[in-house]
Amino acid sequence: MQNLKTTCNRDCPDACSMIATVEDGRVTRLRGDPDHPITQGFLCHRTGQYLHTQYSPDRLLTPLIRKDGVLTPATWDDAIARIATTMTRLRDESGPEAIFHYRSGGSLGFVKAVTDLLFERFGPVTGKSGDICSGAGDAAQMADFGEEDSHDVFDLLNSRHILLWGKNPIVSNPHLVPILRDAKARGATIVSVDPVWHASSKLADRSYQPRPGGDCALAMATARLLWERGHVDPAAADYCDNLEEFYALCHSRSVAEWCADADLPVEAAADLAACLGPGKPCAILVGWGMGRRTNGGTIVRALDALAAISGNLGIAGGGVSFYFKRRRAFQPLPTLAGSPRTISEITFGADLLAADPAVRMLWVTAGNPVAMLPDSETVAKAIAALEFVVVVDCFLTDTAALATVVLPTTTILEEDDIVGSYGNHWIGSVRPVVPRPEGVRSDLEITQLLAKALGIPGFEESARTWKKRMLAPELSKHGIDLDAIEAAPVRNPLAPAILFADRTFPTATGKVNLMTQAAAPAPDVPGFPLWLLSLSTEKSQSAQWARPPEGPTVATVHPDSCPVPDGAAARLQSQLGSLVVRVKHDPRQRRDVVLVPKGGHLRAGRAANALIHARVTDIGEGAALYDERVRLVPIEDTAAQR
Ligand SMILES: Nc1nc2c(c(=O)[nH]1)N[C@H]1C(S)=C(S)[C@@H](COP(=O)(O)OP(=O)(O)OC[C@H]3O[C@@H](n4cnc5c(=O)[nH]c(N)nc54)[C@H](O)[C@@H]3O)O[C@H]1N2
Ligand SMILES: Nc1nc2c(c(=O)[nH]1)N[C@H]1C(S)=C(S)[C@@H](COP(=O)(O)OP(=O)(O)OC[C@H]3O[C@@H](n4cnc5c(=O)[nH]c(N)nc54)[C@H](O)[C@@H]3O)O[C@H]1N2
Ligand SMILES: [Mo]
Repeated sequence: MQNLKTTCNRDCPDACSMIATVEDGRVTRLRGDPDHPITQGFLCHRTGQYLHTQYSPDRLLTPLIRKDGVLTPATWDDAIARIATTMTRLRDESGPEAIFHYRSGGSLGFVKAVTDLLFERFGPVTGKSGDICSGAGDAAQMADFGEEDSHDVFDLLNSRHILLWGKNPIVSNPHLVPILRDAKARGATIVSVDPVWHASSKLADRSYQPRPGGDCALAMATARLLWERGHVDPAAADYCDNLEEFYALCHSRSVAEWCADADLPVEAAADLAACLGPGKPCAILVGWGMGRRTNGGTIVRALDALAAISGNLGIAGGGVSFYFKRRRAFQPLPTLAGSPRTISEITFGADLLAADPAVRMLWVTAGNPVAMLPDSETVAKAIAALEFVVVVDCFLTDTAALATVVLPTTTILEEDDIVGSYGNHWIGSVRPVVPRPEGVRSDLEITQLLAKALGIPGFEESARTWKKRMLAPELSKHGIDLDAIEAAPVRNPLAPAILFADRTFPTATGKVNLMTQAAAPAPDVPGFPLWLLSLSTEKSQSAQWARPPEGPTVATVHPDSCPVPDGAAARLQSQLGSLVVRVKHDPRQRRDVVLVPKGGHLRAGRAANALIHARVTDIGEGAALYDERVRLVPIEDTAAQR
């Protein structure tokens, strides 16, 4: 029996250090590393149950090639030869932009980027633009600060107040929770601002549930109160541009009017102003999901402005933390000219159908666009219409089921890679704790096989060599190299504990670029009174469920907004599509929201994205996933309508 350490490579902010117990070549137990300061000896529900996924009978163990319409087991030689021949032919006939390479977040390992490099060298081919996950929030922080990064998570222990703004860490960032509890034990107050009553609401001392997208108005009311009550940092003009314009914006409406827009009492804004002003230091933790709205970028900019004018930037216990960049710890691979053209990840289906010149082949790796991108039916239709589709995955997902060739790949426990977290400053080594099954290849091996078949040199080296190449040389000044990271996870020494401590910002003027325009929530849609919030669930990682879910997806809704009794089936309809759901009543929810899990499978009739239009956010080419309006109707009514 052996206990081997590795790091979870999932698209999750925690990047946990894990201990796998291996007996006779099989992992028999998976647990959190007690020695890692963030992991603290426990795993989330998803990964705690990962052995069901690892040893699932549904795991793909051989390549599949479509023959007479049916995906049929094939050899690696045949699969790679078929792909290489097709790629070369399509490039000859239509140029490399006829091929679209799409990679998503199935693994956040850095070595995954070697596949991108191969497609660059072969083409460059068509690539993706936009960011389905956090485009708007990223763009907001870059616009305001010229940089996006966060205070060290342990700096929360210096906070007197912590605002969880659109953030549900118990579900989506569980290893933040012990730190939040420690902060509370030291006297910090936690306030949640989220339209949804969720698991983390219980962690908060107070919760405010604004109208979805009403946060910008709430922030304007809060800013105005900061001024009225004398809590704006007297030095704010020294480090903020547009202070007068921002003052004018906040004062363009009364506090009561702004709060009415946010559908909250004035006391909510007064409480937030008290936390940010006299309650300093106050940390704002901005959820990644909150920006997935048509006014999402503006909302994040409003939170940046609140932190700036209240003097919470650059101080211990303050900050407006969103994303943890792997600050200078990694260096990108040398790329060639970049993609000659891009297709938006947000409007993937429609753009693929409309592409001119046409896309003829798609390569999907580490992603499941049919389930996870908005307007699933159009995404599926566009993929099905292509001449040739390759999907690299461990399972026959909604997307893989449409492929011409499916290549089976390694799981978390078979990977050889390196990751840097986006929710803390730690870097960890991902090591194979068990060998991959005979019929499976890692993404790197697949890239190497394909490079060889295409006759492209430069991809022969081992994962270790690529890892070394990707670590920035600057780390070595701090005594950190790959050996050190493999010996034990390390905190990135290049990331400061407190951001902008000197109150200079890498913007054009060196100051914070305060917003000058507000943005209202998306307009109402007559006949569709509910906002559809398709959110992370502890039971899955996007469309990767810890256990296969059974029955219709569960829709959680306030009893007053629901035409059927608790537990009954109903139809959830948008202007785009409909799903049969099982209703769960929850009187703690707002009357204008309905909650469903985010990663339902399309073929099981559970995909929230079958209801969601592909809409782009105000800035940053993100997806306004949470701006879909829906209604719940009894099943009999829909039968009668037909
Ligand atoms: N268990 C689990 N964990 C995950 C994932 C998963 O699928 N399952 N996914 C991972 C991924 S890909 C990511 S990007 C991260 C982030 O995962 P997300 O779930 O996107 O992130 P959070 O930011 O924690 O949660 C989003 C919160 O924003 C709130 N929200 C929505 N609209 C508004 C609004 O208008 N105003 C306010 N104030 N709040 C709003 C929602 O109610 C929700 O509570 O989590 C990762 N962790
Ligand atoms: N309605 C709605 N839609 C959403 C969201 C939402 O909140 N609501 N959230 C959005 C967000 S935040 C994100 S990040 C996206 C996520 O979208 P995706 O990244 O497409 O989501 P996953 O379902 O996790 O798909 C990852 C796939 O990679 C596979 N995989 C795992 N490991 C490997 C590997 O090593 N190599 C390869 N080749 N494959 C591997 C998994 O089996 C899985 O099928 O979804 C977005 N979509
Ligand atoms: Mo994400």
